[in-house]
Amino acid sequence: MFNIAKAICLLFCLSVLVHAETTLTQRDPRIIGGEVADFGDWPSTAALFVTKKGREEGSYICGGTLIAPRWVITAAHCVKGEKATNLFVWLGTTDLSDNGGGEGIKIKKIISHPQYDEATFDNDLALLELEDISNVKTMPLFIGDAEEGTPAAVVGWGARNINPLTGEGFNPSLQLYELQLPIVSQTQCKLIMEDLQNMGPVTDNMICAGTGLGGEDTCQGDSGGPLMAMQNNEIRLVGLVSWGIGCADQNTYGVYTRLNKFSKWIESSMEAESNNDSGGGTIFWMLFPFFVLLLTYKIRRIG
Ligand code: 4AZ
Repeated sequence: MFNIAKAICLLFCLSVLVHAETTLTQRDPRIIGGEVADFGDWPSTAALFVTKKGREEGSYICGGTLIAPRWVITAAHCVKGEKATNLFVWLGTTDLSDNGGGEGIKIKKIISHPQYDEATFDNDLALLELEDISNVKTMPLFIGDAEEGTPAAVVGWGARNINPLTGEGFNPSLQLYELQLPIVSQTQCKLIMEDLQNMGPVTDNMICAGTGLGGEDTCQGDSGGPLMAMQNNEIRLVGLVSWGIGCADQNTYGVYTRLNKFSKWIESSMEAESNNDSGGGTIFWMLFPFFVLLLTYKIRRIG
């Protein structure tokens, strides 16, 4: 009796393992899909780290993009609840291993979009002001709407494997991976994500990319990173990796923050902060003549 129970249990475990193995191999686990990026490609892509308590070294949390020498853009859900002083970005390398090169810069301020909605991931973007300027190439924003079928690229250090039991990604990558995906029309994305998958809403502040065929997608850890397309002979930033249902399943798309909806907010937030930063300086220089006058008066009195 005991042996039969053991045998049944063994058979069950074996069948779960075989199922897991076939699901994994069927899905060709990469970024998911795609190929390793050449060193020096995607120079504006940033890796966001949170420092471990009391230690300098950090753990990787998300992707981002350098859009101005002092500014990295990422997803708001990546920095939710984080303190700026605990964060840093790593720029200028595709290789996050110990001797992969690049430069680390601390974060001075986090500006999350004031209407970011953590229930729906609407307005999922945040600006990170860097402590120092970076000398790597900045990426301009895509102007206007990237239309259906536009070939786009996504890159990230996110999961390359899917846990077959949970459907979630695991094993972030030390090497940056890149993948090409087409932009999907809003109607098609709503149809698939809201109607078929019973998720969403897919708001006007979101843009979708993917084939719907399975096997190619962004995944856990790619969040905040760039969705890019060519415009005026240069590669520009269309969106930020935001959410999806599992990774790389058939009949789903990846959902990205639609950045052209936020170009004004991005510009004005960066400008306001730069004015703030120089504010202290302005007051100092405005009062400078009074300091000089005061000093000369005192010197005269002493004399
Ligand atoms: C995530 O959790 C995540 N397949 C990012 C992208 C996608 C799913 C999940 C899209 O960071």
